[in-house]
Formats: sequence, structure tokens, C-alpha cells
Amino acid sequence: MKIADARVIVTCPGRNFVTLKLVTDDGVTGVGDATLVGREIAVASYLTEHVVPLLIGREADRIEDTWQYLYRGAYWRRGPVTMSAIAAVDTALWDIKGKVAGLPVYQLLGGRSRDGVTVYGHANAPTVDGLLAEMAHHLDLGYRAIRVQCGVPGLADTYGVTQDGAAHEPTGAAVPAETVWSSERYLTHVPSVFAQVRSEFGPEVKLLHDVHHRLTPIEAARLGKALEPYALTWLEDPVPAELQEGFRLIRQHTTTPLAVGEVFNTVWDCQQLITEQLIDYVRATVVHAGGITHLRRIFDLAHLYHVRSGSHGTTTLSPVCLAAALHLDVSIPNFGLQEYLPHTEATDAVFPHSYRFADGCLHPSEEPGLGVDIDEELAARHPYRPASLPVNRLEDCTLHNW
Ligand code: KDG
Ligand code: MG
Repeated sequence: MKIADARVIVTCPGRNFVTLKLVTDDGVTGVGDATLVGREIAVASYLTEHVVPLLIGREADRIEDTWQYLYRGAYWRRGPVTMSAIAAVDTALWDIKGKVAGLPVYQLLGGRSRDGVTVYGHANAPTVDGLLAEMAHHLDLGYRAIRVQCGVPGLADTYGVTQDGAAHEPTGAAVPAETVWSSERYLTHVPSVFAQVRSEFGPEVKLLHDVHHRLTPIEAARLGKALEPYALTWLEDPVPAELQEGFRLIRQHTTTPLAVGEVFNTVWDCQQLITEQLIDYVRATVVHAGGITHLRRIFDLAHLYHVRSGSHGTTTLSPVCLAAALHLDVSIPNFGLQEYLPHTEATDAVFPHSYRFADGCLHPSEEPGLGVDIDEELAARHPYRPASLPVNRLEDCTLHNW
């Protein structure tokens, strides 16, 4: 069974998604997500120009060999563009293998380790009162784990916060919007937010918070310490992680669990964080970390060091990525949590799928393969629109991390 066709599909049903569809000479199809938000066309052209010509005629059942061929064979390794492209190929090949075997992909990964995949949703609001209402709403919907983000007095915009509580995934014009940040204002405000959330909703609900790479290690250590009374499940991306040993300093000062990794592309990006037990959750996901094959390698390393998975799962990733992530989530021994923001109806229509949400959990498809597809005709009716993530400046205009 050889790969006979490979199509790169860019579509924008509200936001941009890049999808690879492989077709075998027997007519079996497989899909993979290749979306890198704000840099979609870079991955699409890497696939079209450099990967697709290598795929035609290759054996579709050789997943590991194809992964190594694309990774080692390029000479230039790693990076989000390369790894998202490899991820798309890998995911599509797992989809094909599942369809050929007549089994959902999680069965090929060893079968279920749990009944469902516990997910966390996002509660956010500019004010604490609004946030408490959003928390109540999410609990009503059945979520048992909730990411909490609140406006900061004195800042017009804060990461993760919208006026109406909608999911915060801002991609606006081609030229990025600019936001203004103050770590001092933020650090003063956040502990009081969690005090009010815990006092209103009690100890059971799992609470998470995303710092979005904005602090220094010593600032993050101070925040982690201040949040200890509120028993967070995790504090996410407290600092940028290029300097992996930066987490050592945070770790020395606080027992608040740490999560990191949504921007990681390979196991080498988190090798030190994992082997030195500097983190508790690794947030890499299928599309940006080389597909099911490589992400499983990351999670296997993490398992040896008491680190659990906590995959990124916002609406910037397509339903193809989420479908694939669920097959891994349900099968690995060291699953922690899965992020979940429901896609819009327009996106769901382009990507028909059969995973489902119930009682705070997502359940992977039972169909052979991944249980997700792309409606190519509908996708063609939503042409690509250039859009960027914001950039962020300090109050004195210095460029900071968004
Ligand atoms: O596109 C980038 C977003 O998906 C990212 O900012 C979301 O940090 C994020 C999260 O934890 O969901
Ligand atoms: Mg995050």
C-alpha cells in the first residue's frame, strides 16, 4: 500500500487551519493537522515544496521510517515549521493504519488506560465578579478542571481575558495588535483572584492559571508561593522556557505544580525539565511536537520522571489535532489533563468528527482511524486570510513576551 496522493489544504472557517490529506493507492485516506497559528503558510509551503514530493510512492505503513526519513533526511532539524509538517504526515499515517486495521488509533497505541479524557476549560473575565459567573457556568457545563484568567486593574488587556468570557484566541489583522503589560500590577492582583475563587467554589474543582511566559524566574517563584494556599493544579508557562534551568530557581521556592510546553517541538526542548523533575506537566501536543510518534516519545520520557501530560488544545489547533491527541490521552499511563475549547460550528462543519464531550471528559472516536476528516469542498469556500497573534510591550514600550 503506497501513498498515491498528498493534498495540502489551507482553510479559514473563522481562523486558519492547515491540513494534510494522504491517499493510498488502495484509496484509503488519512488526515493530519499542520496548523501553526500566524505562520500557517510557512508550514503549507514546507509541506508542498519539500515533503509531498518525497511521500508519493512511499509505503504508507512505515510510520517510524517515514518519521526518521523526514526528520534526519532534511539535515536541518527541529523547529516549529519542520515539526508541524512532520506531525501532519505522521498523524495521517496513523489514521491510515487504523483504518486499514479496522481499529481506532488508541487501540494501536495499546488500548485504553482510562474511561475518558478529563479536560479543562477556560473561565475568564475582566472583573472578579464576571470571573465567578464564568466559573459557575463552566461547572454547570460539567467541567471539573478550569483555567482561571482575570483582568488586572490598570491594564487595558490581559492575556486570556475577553470582555464577554469567550475563549481568548486573538488573531486579528496581518500586522499584530499590540498589548501593554506590567508584571508588578499582575503580581499584586492575581493572588486575591484565586482567594475569591477558592472561597466561592471550595477545594474540589481543579484550578489552573497561565502566566503565558511573562515573568522572570524569581517573580514566578514569588507568584507560585503566593498561590500555594489555593492549591492550583498547575501554574503554566511562568517563564519562557528557552532557559530550562530557569525552572530550577522557581522549583526551589514553591510547591505550586508547574506546566510548560505548548511551544515545544521535540523531546530535546524538555529533556532537562523532565529529567531534573523541574516540571509536573508537559504541554506539548500532536501538531507542534512531531505527531503521535514523537509526542508519545516525550510522554514516555516524562513517565519515567513523574511528569504527566497536559496537552495544549485551544481552537488554534484543528479538530484533527484534537482527535489525534485524544487517542494518545486515553492510552498513555501518565495522562494528566487535556485542554479543550470547543471549536465553532463553522470549524466543526469543515472537520466532521466523532469525539464527544460528556461529564467533564472528552471521549475519542470509536471509528477506525482517528475518526475525523476534512470536507474539502466546504474548506475551499473559506479561503485563507492572513492573521497574526498579538505582540506585547511593557508600559515603557519595551517589547516583552506575549
Ligand atoms: O495560539 C497560541 C494560543 O493557542 C496560546 O496562546 C494559548 O497559551 C495558550 C493556552 O494555554 O491555551
Ligand atoms: Mg498556555
